[in-house]
Amino acid sequence: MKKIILVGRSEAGKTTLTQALKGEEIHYHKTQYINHYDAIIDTPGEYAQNVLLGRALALYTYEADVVGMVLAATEPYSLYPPCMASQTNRDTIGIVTKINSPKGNVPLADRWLHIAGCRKIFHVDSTTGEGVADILEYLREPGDVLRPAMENAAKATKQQEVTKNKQKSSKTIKTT
Ligand SMILES: Nc1nc2c(ncn2[C@@H]2O[C@H](COP(=O)(O)OP(=O)(O)OP(=O)(O)O)[C@@H](O)[C@H]2O)c(=O)[nH]1
Ligand SMILES: [Mg+2]
Repeated sequence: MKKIILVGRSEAGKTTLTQALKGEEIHYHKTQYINHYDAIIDTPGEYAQNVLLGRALALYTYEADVVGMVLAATEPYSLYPPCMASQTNRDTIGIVTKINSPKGNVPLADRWLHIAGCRKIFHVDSTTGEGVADILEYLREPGDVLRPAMENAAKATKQQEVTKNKQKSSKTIKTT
């Protein structure tokens, strides 16, 4: 499995996404230092918010295969400067969290991540698991066998997406 480092401001949802990707129960935990797991590096938001600590993030990207730039759909502005993705020689993906929040603006978050240089952008609600399987699939390498909890998380979210798509198509049929 490709190793991903999650960066983004505090409360963006990096730790919650880490728990969802690992198939763990979701519980709040304030990140106070870099948490380096097998396939995920979870970083504190303050590292992205402080220019000096930001240098540590730059170094940690070398430990990863993929940089995940996390942005909650509810964020009032983006911390990421234009073309920030070009600052790393790792694959960079955008991840929009809190996509179901009534106060969220997913298209705006997409735009900010696009301007920052993310060509591929994932949408997740880590609390329900929506979209998490897509990230797992992206990180999965040939021959990878996910831990049972991760495999279950991937299956559960795929199932949720199938149900959601079915509901969407039945709505379309009703309205046409
Ligand atoms: N509804 C919803 N809530 C989320 C989502 N992701 C995170 N949250 C909530 O947002 C809050 C902050 O999430 P964290 O995962 O701790 O944020 P973080 O980016 O790790 O923050 P720091 O550790 O401070 O850097 C928590 O209360 C989460 O439950 C999401 O996708 N959907
Ligand atoms: Mg955290």
